[in-house]
Amino acid sequence: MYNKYKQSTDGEMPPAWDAFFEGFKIGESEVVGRITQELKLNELIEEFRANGHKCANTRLFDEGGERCSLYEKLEAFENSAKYIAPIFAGFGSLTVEELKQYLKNNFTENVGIEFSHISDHDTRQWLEEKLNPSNFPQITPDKQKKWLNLLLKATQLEEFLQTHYPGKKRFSLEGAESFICALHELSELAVDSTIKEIELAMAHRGRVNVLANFLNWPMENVMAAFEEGKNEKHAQELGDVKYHLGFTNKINVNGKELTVSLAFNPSHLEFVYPVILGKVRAKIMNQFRNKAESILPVIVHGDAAFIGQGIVTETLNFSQLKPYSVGGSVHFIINNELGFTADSSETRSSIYCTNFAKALEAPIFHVNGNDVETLCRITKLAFEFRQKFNRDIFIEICCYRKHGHNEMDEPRYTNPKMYNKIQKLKPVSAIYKDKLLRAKIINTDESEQLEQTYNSFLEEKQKATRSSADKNSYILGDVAFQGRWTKYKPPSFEKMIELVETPITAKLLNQIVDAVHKNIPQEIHILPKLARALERRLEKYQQSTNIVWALGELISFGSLLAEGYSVRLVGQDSIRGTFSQRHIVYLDQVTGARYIPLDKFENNSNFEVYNSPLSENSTLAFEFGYSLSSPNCLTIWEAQFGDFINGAQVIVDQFIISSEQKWKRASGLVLLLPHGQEGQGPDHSSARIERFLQLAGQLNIQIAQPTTSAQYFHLLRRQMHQEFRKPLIIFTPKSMLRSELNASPADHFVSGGFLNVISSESSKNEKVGIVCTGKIYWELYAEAKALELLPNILWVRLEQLYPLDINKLKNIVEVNDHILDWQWVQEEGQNSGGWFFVKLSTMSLKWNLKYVGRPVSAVPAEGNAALHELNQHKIIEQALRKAR
Ligand SMILES: Cc1ncc(C[n+]2csc(CCOP(=O)(O)OP(=O)(O)O)c2C)c(N)n1
Repeated sequence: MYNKYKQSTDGEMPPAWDAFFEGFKIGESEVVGRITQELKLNELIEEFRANGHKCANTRLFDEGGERCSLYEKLEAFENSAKYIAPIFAGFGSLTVEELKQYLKNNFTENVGIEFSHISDHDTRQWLEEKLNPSNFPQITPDKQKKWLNLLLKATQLEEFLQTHYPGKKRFSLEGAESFICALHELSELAVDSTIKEIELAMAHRGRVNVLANFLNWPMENVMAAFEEGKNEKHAQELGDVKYHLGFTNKINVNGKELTVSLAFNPSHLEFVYPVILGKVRAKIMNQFRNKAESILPVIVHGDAAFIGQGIVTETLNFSQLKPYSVGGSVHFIINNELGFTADSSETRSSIYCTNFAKALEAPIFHVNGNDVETLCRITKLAFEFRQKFNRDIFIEICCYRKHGHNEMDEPRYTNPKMYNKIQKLKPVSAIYKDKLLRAKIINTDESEQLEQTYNSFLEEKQKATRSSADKNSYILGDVAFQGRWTKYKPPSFEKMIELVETPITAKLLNQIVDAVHKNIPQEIHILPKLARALERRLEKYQQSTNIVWALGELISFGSLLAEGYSVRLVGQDSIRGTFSQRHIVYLDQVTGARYIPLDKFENNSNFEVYNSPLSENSTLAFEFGYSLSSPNCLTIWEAQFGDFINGAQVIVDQFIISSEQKWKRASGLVLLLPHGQEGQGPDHSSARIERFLQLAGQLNIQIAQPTTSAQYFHLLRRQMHQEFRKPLIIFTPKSMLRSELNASPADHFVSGGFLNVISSESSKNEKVGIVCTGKIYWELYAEAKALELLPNILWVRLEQLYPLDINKLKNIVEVNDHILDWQWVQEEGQNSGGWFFVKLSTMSLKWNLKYVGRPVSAVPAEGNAALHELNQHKIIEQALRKAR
C-alpha cells in the first residue's frame, strides 16, 4: 500500500493517507537508516560476544562446516560508515572497518573469547579496552627471537630424549611447546611488577620440559632422571617418577631475580591444585604480609582432567572465599583434545572443558596453540587482569599431542583420523621459524646456530651425567629442607617418641581462661545460652581447677600464639565446633559482629579460624599445602565427623602419608577426626583408625588418641615444639567433650608434656592388664570402679599409636610380670581399630595379648542405639570378667 502511495500523483490519494504515512517517510530518512544499521550492528556485536568464540580458528581437528556465519553477517556492513558504539563503552566511534578488525581479532582468528557471562560492567569494559587492537602490545624483533629460541629448545629437548631414551615415559610437551613461551612471558611481567614468586601446579604433560626450560632444573638432573641410577646407597629412598618431580629456583629474568616453584605432584590428576593454593595462601599470610600481589599461582590443567575431576570444581569455589583467598590464579588448560585415549565427545557434555569456570565470572580465552604471539598477548592480559582484579582467569591452549598418551602408546589404535592429521603437522617451532625467516627477523645461519648450540649443550650434559658415580643423588639431593625448613630435618625413631616438655605458666593459663570467659567487651551481646554455659564452665574450673576438653584446646591455641606460633584451624563447623563445644568466636546477637578472645594473644603470629565449604577433598588438600609453607604455624584441618575423611582419601594417601618419602617435603599438618562408638550409626562412629595405622611406615606420620584434656593440650603444643614436622592424626572425642572424667586439673597444664603411653601405678596385685586407646578406657574405668574392680586391673592407655613407644610397653610388661592376662580392649570391630596393628607391632613382647571387642564386621557400628548399648556392654563385661 505504501509503495502505491509513493507512486501516486498529487491528489490521487485521499489527504488522510498523508498523515498515515508520515512515520513511514521518517523511517526511510538517512538518520533513521543509520540508527537502524547501528542497532543491527549492536545486535551482531552482542551475538559475537555470546557466540563469536565458536568462530575462532582454534580447533585444529575441526571437521569444518559452517564455522562463522556471524563473520559473514559482519562483512555485509559497509566499511566506510562511522559507527557510534553506545554499548562499546570506552571506544567512542569506530568505523565499521575498525569494528570488524576488533571482532575478527578477538573472535574469528586464533583466539576465541568468552566474557559476556561477567556481570560486572567495569570488568567487561576493562577487557574491551585491552582487546581493542589499537591497545595490543608491540612485539619487538628481540622478543620474537626469544620466543623462537624457547620453542626450538622445547622441541629439541623432546627430540633428544626421544632419540636417546626411546620407550622411556616422559609425557612430552610436543604439540604444546608454545606454553613455554607463555611461562617466560609471565616471568617477564612478574619481575616488572610487585610479584616476587610464581608458584606453578601442573600435571604430567610437559613437566620435564618446564622443569628444564623454565625453572632451569639443572640439565644433569634431567639426564640423571632418564639414566636411572641404581645405587644401593639410595635403595630405601623410594622417591618418585621424573614427571612428578618439583623444583624451586631463583631464575634470572632480564637481570632481575624471580623465585619460581613447580609443585611435586602425584599421578592423581588435579589434586595438586588446592595444595598449591594452600601453599600460596600460607606465603601470603606469613611471608608477604597479606599481599596477594606478591605471589602468583599459575595452575596448569589437562582438558579431560579439568572437566572430569570434581576437585577442580571444588577448588574453583575457593576463589572468592576469605580463608582461601590467593588473589586469583592464572589458569592454563593444555587441551590436546584427548584424555588418555578418549576424545572430547567421550569426556564432556559441554562445548568447552572450561565451562565450569564461568561460575566464577572469570574471563576465558581459547587460543590456538600454534600462534605463539597471540598466546603471549593473552597471557599478558591475563597477568594484568589477575593483578588488577585479584580474580581467576583462564587460557585454554588449543593444541595437540604429538605422541600417544605417553611415548610408548600407539595412538592410531584409538584415534586414527586425528593422528593421520597430527603426523602431517609441523612443530610450532618450525612454523614460527618459517614466519621469522620470511619476515627477515632472523636468517638461516642464526637459526641453525641456535639449534646447534642447544644440541651440543644437551650432549655435554648427558656425557657428564653418564660419567657420574652416583646418578641418584642428582635428583632431589640437596634441595630439600632448605630455607625456613633448615631446622626441621627428618627425625630418628627415638626423637619421635621422646618426651617433649610443653608446660605453660600458671599466669598465662589464667590469662587465657580469663580472656575466654570474663573480659568480653560490653558491646558484644553474646547469646544468653552461651553466656550461661561459659559461666558454668568457669565456675567448675574455679571450684576444681578441672579443664574440660574444649577449654584445654583453647589454652593450647592461646599459649602457642603467645609464644609466636601461628594457629590456623579450618573445618566444616570449626568455629562453633561440630558438637557445640568450641565457640572460638563470639557473635554479637544483634549486629553479628565477631569477637575472638584469643586474638589478643597474637605475638607476631596469626590466628585464623574458619568454617570451610562443604568439602573434604579440596579443603584438606588446601590445608596440607598451607602446612608445606608454614612450619611455624599449627595448621589444623578438622573433619565434621571422622569418617568423612574418606572423601579426601587421595589427599591422605598421595600427599599426607607419602610426601616426605617421595619428595622430601615435610608437613606438620594436624587432622582432628572425631571418633568413637556412641550409637550414632555406621557413618558417624569411626574415623577408621585401622586405615591410618596401615598407612603408617618409615616414620611418616604420628597417630594419637589422647584420653584427657591435658594430653590433648600437650599434644597440640608438642606439634610445634618438636624439632621436626610430621603430620599428626588425632582421633578426638565426641560424647566426652563436657565430661569431668577426661577433664584434667590445671596442674597438668603447667608441667610435663604429652605421654605416648599412660599406665596406672602397679600394686603388684593386679590380675589383668587392660590395654586400650581412646574413650573405651573411661567406660571400662567407670564400670570397674562401680564394681570395685579397680585394684585388680593394670591400665595401659596407648595415647600415641604410631610411632608406638615399644620400649615403654616392653618395660611395662617386664616390670609387671605378675600379670598373666593381658587384654587389648576396643569398641571397634576386630577388622578395625588398633587390634591388628598393636598385635603385630608387639609380637616381640612376652604378653600373649588377647582380643576383646566387637567381632569382624562389614560396617563400623550398629544403626540402632539400643543395639549399640547391648554390644558395648558385652565388651565391657567381657573385658572385666577376668578382673573379678
Ligand atoms: C585421577 C586420575 N585418574 C586417572 C588417571 C590416569 N590418567 C593419566 S593421564 C590421563 C588423561 C588425562 O587427560 P588430560 O587431562 O586431557 O591431559 P593429557 O594427558 O591429555 O595431557 C589419565 C586418565 C590419573 N592420572 N588420575
